[in-house]
Amino acid sequence: MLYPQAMQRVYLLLGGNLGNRSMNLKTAREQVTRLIGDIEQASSVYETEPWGFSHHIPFLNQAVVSATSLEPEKVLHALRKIEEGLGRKREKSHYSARTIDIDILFYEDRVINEKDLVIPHPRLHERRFALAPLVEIAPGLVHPLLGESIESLYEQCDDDSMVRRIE
Ligand code: PH2
Ligand code: MG
Ligand code: MG
Repeated sequence: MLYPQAMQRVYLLLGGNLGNRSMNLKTAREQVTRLIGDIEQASSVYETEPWGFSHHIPFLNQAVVSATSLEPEKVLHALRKIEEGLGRKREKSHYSARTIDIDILFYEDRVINEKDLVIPHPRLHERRFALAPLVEIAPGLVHPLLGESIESLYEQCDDDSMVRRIE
């Protein structure tokens, strides 16, 4: 007999600024449910100013928690497939406009430092577009490296780029 696989919580940030932005978020959520696991919580959707580069179309960002039996590498693989299915084109280097990007913010309290997979997301605490949705669904979650809750990281964050809750 097979033992049931324990479910792990993976915290994801969805975002994109090209095409039908809210449809892309919806499709991404459906695909996360299908390929990764049930979405237990989803934040509101936020309209956010592009961070780290300039573009005339703002992003929509949303944070979700999915209960998964997949290991982090498999989650990453599934996310790449979802991004490709939604027409994501990867630019060689820096930030650019895109239909969808799905980043792993946390996987339980695991710390992973691999070439293609770094968890917790190394820049999440510097970004209001990530912290604002995340604080809605996981205010008490403690960052395993910084030792602070999302709520306190959000309060301390000095990013002043525009972030507006829209739905
Ligand atoms: N993602 C980036 C870079 N800049 N800015 C906003 N507002 N939202 C994002 O999701 C985002 C970004 C890199 O993945
Ligand atoms: Mg990203
Ligand atoms: Mg990404």
